[in-house]
Amino acid sequence: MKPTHIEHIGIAVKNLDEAVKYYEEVIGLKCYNIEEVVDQKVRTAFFKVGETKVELLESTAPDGPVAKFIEKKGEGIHHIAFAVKSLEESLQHAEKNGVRLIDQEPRKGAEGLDIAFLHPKSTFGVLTELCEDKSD
Ligand code: CMX
Repeated sequence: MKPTHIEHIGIAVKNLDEAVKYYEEVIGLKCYNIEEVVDQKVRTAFFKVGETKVELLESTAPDGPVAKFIEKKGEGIHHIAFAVKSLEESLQHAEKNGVRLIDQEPRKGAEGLDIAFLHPKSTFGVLTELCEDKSD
């Protein structure tokens, strides 16, 4: 798979505006994009730190994956996303190695990236996202 870098770290928050304020005023990062991902039932805010981003996630519906995560585990780190050169090949490689795929095929995520998730039950408890930037 050989990821090139950590594309982003996803953090589940109850209130996006309050969390954005903390990352801007205390951590000193600039939010450069707020975007709703309708099919994931989330509103996201992005900050760049070197080549990596912090992605804050606020649920837009009580039955969305982020709302369910906060209900069970509370606010905090929700997923880690690796940038890969070929998402299709990476998914095949993961499946061949017995990893449970959430997404069998790449789909569109925030910021126009092609993405797919691996199930946390087969990745040592960490929801793992693989991303490919086809605009490169
Ligand atoms: N990290 C670690 N474990 C997680 C988790 C997470 N983010 N989300 C759920 N789990 C665990 C639960 O704690 C639960 O464990 P137990 O069975 O031991 O209690 C198990 O996984 C099943 O969880 P669930 O609450 O029953 O939820 P579902 O099975 O319905 O869904 C998951 C879990 C991961 C398949 C679902 O949340 C999913 O498809 N996630 C991928 C999509 C996503 O998270 N999108 C939001 C971000 C989008 C973006 O970045 O644009």
